[in-house]
Amino acid sequence: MSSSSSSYLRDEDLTQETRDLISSLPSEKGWLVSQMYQFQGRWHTQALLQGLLQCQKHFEAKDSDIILVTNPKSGTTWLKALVFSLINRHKFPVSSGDHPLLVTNPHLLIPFLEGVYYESPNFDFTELPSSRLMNTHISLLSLPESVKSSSCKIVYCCRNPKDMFVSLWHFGKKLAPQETADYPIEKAVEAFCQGKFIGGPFWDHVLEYWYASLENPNKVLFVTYEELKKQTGDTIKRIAEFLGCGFIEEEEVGGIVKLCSFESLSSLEANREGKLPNGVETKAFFRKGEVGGWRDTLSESLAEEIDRTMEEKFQGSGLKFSC
Ligand code: PAP
Repeated sequence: MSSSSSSYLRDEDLTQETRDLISSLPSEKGWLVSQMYQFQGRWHTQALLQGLLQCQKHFEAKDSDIILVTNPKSGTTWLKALVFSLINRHKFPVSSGDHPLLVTNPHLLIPFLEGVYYESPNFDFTELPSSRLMNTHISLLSLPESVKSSSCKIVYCCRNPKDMFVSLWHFGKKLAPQETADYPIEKAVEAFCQGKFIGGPFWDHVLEYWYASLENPNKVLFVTYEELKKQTGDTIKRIAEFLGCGFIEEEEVGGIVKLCSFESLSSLEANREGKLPNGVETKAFFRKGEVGGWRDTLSESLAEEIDRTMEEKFQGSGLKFSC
């Protein structure tokens, strides 16, 4: 995939250890990447699989850590901005004109665990200020042991699968225009529903964290992109309470909502120009930022296919999306 614009889709920097493991794993041709590999029940690109393996091996969680978990395109950038501004609100008052989010893309402020372990294996996580804030797409099953055994907190954000799929579909086209050009959307929806999709199965990822949040509400907080859209302030307060952030003034909540809104972040130069170290343009993380935006891309029958799968997979879980 040398023509793609993201290092996460290339395989030039794989270690011999990863190559040996990969040769023993089930593999499939995939949309966006020519080959995906199944490890611990999930489909991975080679690069992010290496990042995951290194993360499992080396990452040592601390009790004070905060880990943001998402499926790709489920609100990662927004959640990073919200939680960064929340936990740093005394150090960086949201109303100040020199807030880091005004000049830096959220992905550059908060490290993406498996991405950093792939791209910069020598990155020193112990140097991050406390509470350390990090994000990942890793499934519950594959999280490093210390994340599960420590008292660190996990904030999980889920998005309705049709919007998530469509967001990834457009992102993939920007990332690897040549590789995705002739791939029919019908085939991609089918693969997504079957779970044979990068990071998939989407359904298992969501359900594992959903049940973990019910079983251990002090450890895992489950929020949705849709509730963040509808009740941003209340959801910030819920996150703040979960993280033990103490009392927050209404004015501060309002300031965070405004600073991190799609309109505000997407208009900043830091999010319109430039690239991340993995080669992805910062503006690629801001497209429409809507609930129900899938209608522009999915036919009725494709939407129904995703809806049917969602009903079947989430049946009895208590988890529902009505958009
Ligand atoms: P990632 O997992 O690759 O980091 P992520 O941030 O989860 O990506 O997804 C980007 C989506 O969030 C885009 O959705 P769309 O394609 O449907 O438009 C993007 O527009 C949306 N997004 C980014 N920032 C915000 C924000 N501040 N508020 C609402 N939505 C946002």
